[in-house]
Amino acid sequence: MNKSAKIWMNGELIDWNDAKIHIMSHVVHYGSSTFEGIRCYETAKGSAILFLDEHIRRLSDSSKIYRIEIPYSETELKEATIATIRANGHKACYIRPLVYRSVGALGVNPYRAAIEVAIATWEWGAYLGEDVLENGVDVRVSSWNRMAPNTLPSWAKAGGNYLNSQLIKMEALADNYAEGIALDVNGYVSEGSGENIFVIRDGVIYTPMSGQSILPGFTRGAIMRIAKELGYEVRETLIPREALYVADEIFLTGTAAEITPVRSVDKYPIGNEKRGPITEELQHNYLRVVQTGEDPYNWLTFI
Ligand code: PPE
Repeated sequence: MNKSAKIWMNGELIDWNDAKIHIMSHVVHYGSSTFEGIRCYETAKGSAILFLDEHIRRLSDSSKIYRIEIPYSETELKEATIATIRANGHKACYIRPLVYRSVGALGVNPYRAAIEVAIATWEWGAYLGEDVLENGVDVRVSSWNRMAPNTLPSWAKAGGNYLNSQLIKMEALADNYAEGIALDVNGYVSEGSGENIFVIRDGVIYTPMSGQSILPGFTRGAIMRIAKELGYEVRETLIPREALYVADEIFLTGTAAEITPVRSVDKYPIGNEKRGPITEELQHNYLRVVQTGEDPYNWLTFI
């Protein structure tokens, strides 16, 4: 990865190489962290963070679910994020705020471990490979399901959830797919290891419901809003596996993945096996905001 100069850790900007934790930290043993993935874009009007307020709020929500009290206010975390980007001199970057249970005492009981916060920023390119925003990716349906409801809460972006994501991702990579699409425990389409999914047929846009073991992504929300404004019908609904195979277009959304077209699922060709026209229109309208800095929706925080 591209190292940056500084990482914000517990209120101070320190050197990247000094941002360390102890091996006996609770998080190392039990996955007890919450985090975010945010992007800062170099727009035509200057550098701007996309959905900063929303991401910091989700970090608070994820932490609340795990009874973690963050020792900083949301305002302080936003200021710290901007300070970190400035200290690293990025024009564009990926931002990773992380809240974790550190040292105190071990054992599952998390309450005796201190809560710490770090914010790292670094320059990160295409998430699912080069050229994929145009050419699309090949994916498989995972043999792993997403977490069942009332097991690991999918609305919390918590470190431990990404063990499930890793199983999905490693299985996909082992068979040379870029990504795996997981079903929920009832067998309906849920999401990718790090992306939400959209399926288009006959001009109607479908996406799984927020109760289907997904992380309700901000990119998902942005795409639903853009699609409705363009006059498309958008349905949050149950999507059976076979709907993927007969779709006209499919795409994945996420902060890292942006809007990535899918050209095949389980080797079934999707559409013409390249980016479909509606996918391209939605992608164009989304990327226009972060490229031009024209922000009718108030999504950007200029720094
Ligand atoms: N589902 C999952 C499981 C997920 O991790 C993400 C983001 C999304 C949906 C999309 O959410 P949003 O970014 O708000 O649109 N995944 C982040 C982490 C990726 C990683 O490899 O780490 C991301 O895209 O930044």
